[in-house]
Amino acid sequence: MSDQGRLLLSRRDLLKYGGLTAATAAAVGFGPRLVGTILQPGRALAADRAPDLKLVGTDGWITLPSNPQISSSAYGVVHPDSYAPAPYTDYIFGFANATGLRDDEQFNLKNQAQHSAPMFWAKENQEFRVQLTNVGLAQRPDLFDAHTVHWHGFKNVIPFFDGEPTGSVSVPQGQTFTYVYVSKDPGTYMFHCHVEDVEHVHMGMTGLVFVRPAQDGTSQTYQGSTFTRFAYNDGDGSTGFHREFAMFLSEVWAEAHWADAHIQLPEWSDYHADFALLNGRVYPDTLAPSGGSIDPFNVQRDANYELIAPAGRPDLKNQPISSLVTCMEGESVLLRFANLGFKEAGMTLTGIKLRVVGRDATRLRGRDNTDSTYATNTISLGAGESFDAIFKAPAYQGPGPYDTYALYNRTYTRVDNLGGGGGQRTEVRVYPTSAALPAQQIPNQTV
Ligand SMILES: [Cu+2]
Repeated sequence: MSDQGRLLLSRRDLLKYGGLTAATAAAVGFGPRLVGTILQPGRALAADRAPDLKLVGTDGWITLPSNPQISSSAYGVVHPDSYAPAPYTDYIFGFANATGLRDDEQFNLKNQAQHSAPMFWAKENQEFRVQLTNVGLAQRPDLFDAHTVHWHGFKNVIPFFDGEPTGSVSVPQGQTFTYVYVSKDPGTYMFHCHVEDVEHVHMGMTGLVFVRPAQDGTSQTYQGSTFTRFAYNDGDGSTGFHREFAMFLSEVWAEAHWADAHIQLPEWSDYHADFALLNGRVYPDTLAPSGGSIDPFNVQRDANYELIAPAGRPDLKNQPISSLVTCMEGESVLLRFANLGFKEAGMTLTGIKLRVVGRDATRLRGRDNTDSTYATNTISLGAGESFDAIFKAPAYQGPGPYDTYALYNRTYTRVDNLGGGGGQRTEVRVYPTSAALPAQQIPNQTV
């Protein structure tokens, strides 16, 4: 067995985790007789080390442009949803970040899912633990759907932690399960719940995750710039960057969201995207600042355990991740794209060349070390694909405090959102060096 395997799970650990889940699943299925059995393994787990990240699976509400109103032939007006509490418009299933909360506090996050899901990252070779608690759906007390975390495309997951519910375990309502990963293969990924996955993914149980390379923290000079952070273990600084921004693509078909809120069954073969989202928002909301905390390991919440809304935008409380890109001239900027909508997207940056350095968490470098990176203005990415691209910010031209470059999905219907404005569109703002922007502390942090 490799070191990695030993680190992950001894045979005894496997029985411990497996026994707990099997017992809880059995208890839900066959009645209270096994309840005493369930409680015993909890003491064994209490001695285990704390998880790096705590997620809950639940439901919630988000805000999308109310104009135009959207109707369906089956249900009439489905957007804005008449059940949506002000100031929200649409119902979601999703994850909320419970990191820093005690296990008993997590149930306060019921009906407080965010979209997209909390973005997080691990460092290469780190043993990384994600604890998932299923706190139930406030709007749908009739449902008892299980949830999972499926780290899409991650090659080093043993089947037990895969999250695909017919091949591994899922987390019933009221229960907790801890996923254990050893983070290999730096790059950009996505994760999602894999239970009833057409529905749970589309409803919002999906987000972006990435692995930082072991090379981080070393110093490499490439084309005159010195870097300490990198997309990959390049050995020469060619994937170094000063700032990084994740761009997670997803979609909302309003009728399906309405149907789930109103105890109706969506007919998924009728699918069409009404809204195309970047980090859970549509333009121009993509430019609004991030919420009070997008640091997944240091979440800020108010006294009611709710997220701190972006400044001036209480309606975006549950959509905390800004897509605005800010940088200074001459800086190298990493864009991490991942698409878990159902449609192909063509993300275009006007006026600045992107250099694609990675695809599906694989560095673009041949086995004989041939450089297979390429320059482009447009990245086409289908469902389940990810790309890492770096651009070097051009010289500031002015006038004004910054130069603006558009970053958008060139597929017209997905930029435009039915003629009502919005879509997968944001801006890159290039400031002069004299602006002396502070260094970025976490991804997607803007000035
Ligand atoms: Cu789920």
